[in-house]
Formats: sequence, C-alpha cells, structure tokens
Amino acid sequence: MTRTFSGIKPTGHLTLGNYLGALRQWVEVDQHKSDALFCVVDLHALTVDHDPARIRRLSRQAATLMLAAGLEPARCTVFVQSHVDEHTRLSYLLECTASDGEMRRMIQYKEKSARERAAGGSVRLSLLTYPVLMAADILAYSADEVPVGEDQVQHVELTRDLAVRFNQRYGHTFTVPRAVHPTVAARVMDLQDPTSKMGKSHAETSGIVYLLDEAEVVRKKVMRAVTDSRGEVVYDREEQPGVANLLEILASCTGGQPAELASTYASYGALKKDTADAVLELLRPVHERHAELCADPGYVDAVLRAGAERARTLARPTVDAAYAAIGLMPPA
Ligand code: AQP
Repeated sequence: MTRTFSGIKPTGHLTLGNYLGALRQWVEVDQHKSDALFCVVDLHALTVDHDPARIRRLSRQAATLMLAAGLEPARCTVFVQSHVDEHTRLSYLLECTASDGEMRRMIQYKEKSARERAAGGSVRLSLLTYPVLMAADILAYSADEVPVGEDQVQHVELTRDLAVRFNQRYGHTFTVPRAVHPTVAARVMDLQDPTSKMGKSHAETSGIVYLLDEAEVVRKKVMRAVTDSRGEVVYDREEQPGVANLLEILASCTGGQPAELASTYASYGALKKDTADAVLELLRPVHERHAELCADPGYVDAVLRAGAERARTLARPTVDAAYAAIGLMPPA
C-alpha cells in the first residue's frame, strides 16, 4: 500500500488555503487510498519569532481542526512532530548530506529571510535548515507520496535529491517520495492581495479566511475581496488575479471548473456572493465537529498519543538503518 506523509505548521490559525490546498485532499482522498500519516509540524514553527504559549495553543488547535475536517484515527495516523524524536535524529544526518548552497536556493527561505531582515529581525539558522527537517519528516516514514500545495513542491524536490544522494553514497536506505497536489485551488491567494498566497502567519488578516472565522466574518472578507475595474468575469490569472482567485475558490468548493464558472457570471457581486455561500457551506460541518472536539479534549489527547506511538514504531527502523549506513557505531 502507498504510504503518504504530510504536515501542517502551527504558525497561525489554519486558513482556507490550508484547507483547499491540503487538508481536504487528506480527508477525501489520502486517508482512504493509502497508509497516511498527518503531522502537526510544530518544530517548523520555531524557525521564526514565536511565542511559546501561542505555539502550544495553535498546535492543539491544528490537531483538533485536522480531526474536525474529517481525518479518522481508524484510517490514518495523526500526531505531533515533536512527540517523535526520530525526526530530529534523522534531520542531522540529512544536514550532513545537503549543501548550504542547496538550502540558500529555497524560495521560501529567500522570501521569509528577506521579510525577517526587512522587519529588522535576525534570521534563525533553522529557517535555512528547515527543509532538511522536512525531508527527515518524510523519509523517516518511507513515504511514497507527499500531498502539498504548490509552494512546498520545491522542498519535496529537495527531499528526493537528498534521498537519492544518501542511497547512492551509503546504500539503499530511503524511499524516494513524490509530491502530489490538487489541480484546482492548489494555491489560494490572499483576498486583498491576490498576487500573494493566503498565508496563516501574515500580519494583515483582512484577506485571509480562517477556518474558524464566524460566518459573518467569512462573508464580509469574501464580499470585500479585491477584484479590478474591468467589470467582466473572465478566468485570467495574469490580468484578473482577484477574479481568478474567487473562481478557483468557488470551483474548488463546488467541484466545477474556473473557466466554465466564469462564463455563468455577469457581475463580480454575484460571483462573490456565491463564493461566500460555497465557502460557508464547506466550513459549516468543520465548525460543528470542532466545537464537539473542544468539549472532549481527552479524546484529542488520546488520538495524538496513539498517533505518536505508531509513528515512532514506523520511523525507528528506518532512522536506525540510516545511522548504521552512514557509519555511526551502534550502542552496545
Ligand atoms: N494559500 C494556500 N493555498 C494552497 N495550499 C496552501 N497551503 C498553505 N497555504 C496554502 C498548504 O497547506 C499545507 C500546510 O502548510 P504549512 O502550514 O505547512 O505551511 P505553509 O505552506 O507555509 O502555510 P502558510 O499557511 O502559508 O503558513 P505560513 O504563513 O506560516 O508560511 C501545505 O501543504 C501547503 O502547501
């Protein structure tokens, strides 16, 4: 059976982008067709300035939302990255396999480090090395497929390179994974700045739909989405990025095609209204289940405990094999 691994970083409240670009595919496809592991990658959230109490809270919230969105513990493994030591154990070996030039070429590093510097902050070394930790997350489980949004594809490419290099140097140890991503709404853009991704850690929140936003807030954000002065509904990412983003969100929510949907609208107002309705319809059951799970924290803890136990059992033999292959002496 195919093994799937994917994760979500608790750097903010989960967004519609996280849902349409990742979570929904995990729920609807991956957990049914593969041996799937889904992880709250909390160590990755430490790569930028962070508040310890907030990270802890957001980690629990992310895990709860993953379950609320429909991940079923009987079908998949849900856990928190820092609960399984194998990730950091393997990460160091992969740092000894990667080069610094490779790391500096990562687009997310370039963008996020530039942002940190522009804000007058220093750049944590872990921001540079975190794609290696992500490679460890994936390779520890011999994952075949990694469902991700477009923005993460470069990191999965790096993971493949590191796996191939390690295998060539030290003997076959790792499965070489591949990235898979949904064809519609693989990249949900910010409603106020449709040329940049809807990201959960962005400071300006008016263009971001959070999964836990109240219905009126969602509606307001969608109705105020930036469009253009052309006045015509056409699916054109270059010329009409705001309209294209709305069409992609609507298509992703309803299962249609953005270009076909475009031809059914004569005004931006109607497109926005239908998009808001479709998003609310999609999020309603997630809200309901989230409220139920918040009332039963013991259940979430038990799921995460069992998930970490299974994850450890799966990862340890691969990581031990990597330690042996690279030349480290086993303990007596
Ligand atoms: N806007 C998006 N459109 C489509 N997919 C998205 N993903 C994130 N944003 C969008 C996908 O969600 C999964 C989990 O992402 P992540 O939490 O690991 O990190 P990220 O990609 O860096 O997400 P954010 O929300 O943009 O966080 P910040 O602001 O902290 O950087 C991934 O599969 C991702 O592709």
